[in-house]
Amino acid sequence: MLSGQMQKSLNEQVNAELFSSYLYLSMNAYFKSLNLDGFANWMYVQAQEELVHAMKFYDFIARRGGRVILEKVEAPKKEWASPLNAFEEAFEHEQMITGRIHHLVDISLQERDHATNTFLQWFVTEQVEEEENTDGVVRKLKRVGNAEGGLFMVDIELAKRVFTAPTAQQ
Ligand code: OFO
Repeated sequence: MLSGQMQKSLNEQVNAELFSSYLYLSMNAYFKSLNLDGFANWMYVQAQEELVHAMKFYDFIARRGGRVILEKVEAPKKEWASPLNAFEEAFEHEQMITGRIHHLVDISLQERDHATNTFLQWFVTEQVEEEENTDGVVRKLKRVGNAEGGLFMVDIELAKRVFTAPTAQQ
């Protein structure tokens, strides 16, 4: 059974993960408008992963006898100054999400809610990867600078990312 505070905070995280998906879809549309299909692909895969994250929270709340409350999802930005600027914002966004996950862990510890704490550990690990992935692209883009050839090399690399649907255990 979830406490009122835990249920409210987990519901807020459903919304935050849905917003993440929306943000990355908007970045997908931005990159498509620049004909950077590899960048667009990376963001499309990321948007799908965020939906998986949202559903993990959704299902967990329901499994613990809680009530899922869906709120309005904020509209994301539509334009960025450059591919680097978009990925810098993606990295900042992931750092913010990490902070939110850690706050949820803090609540679970305060409440001695061990089941929620165990559930959240998957997200603690996932956020290390989320930050590493977005920061990795930021670093590459900083290295290539304004060189058109470099941008297209990164585009080819990002085109290789594929979405892997989670198994029941993941
Ligand atoms: Fe759900 O990890 Fe990114 O936002």
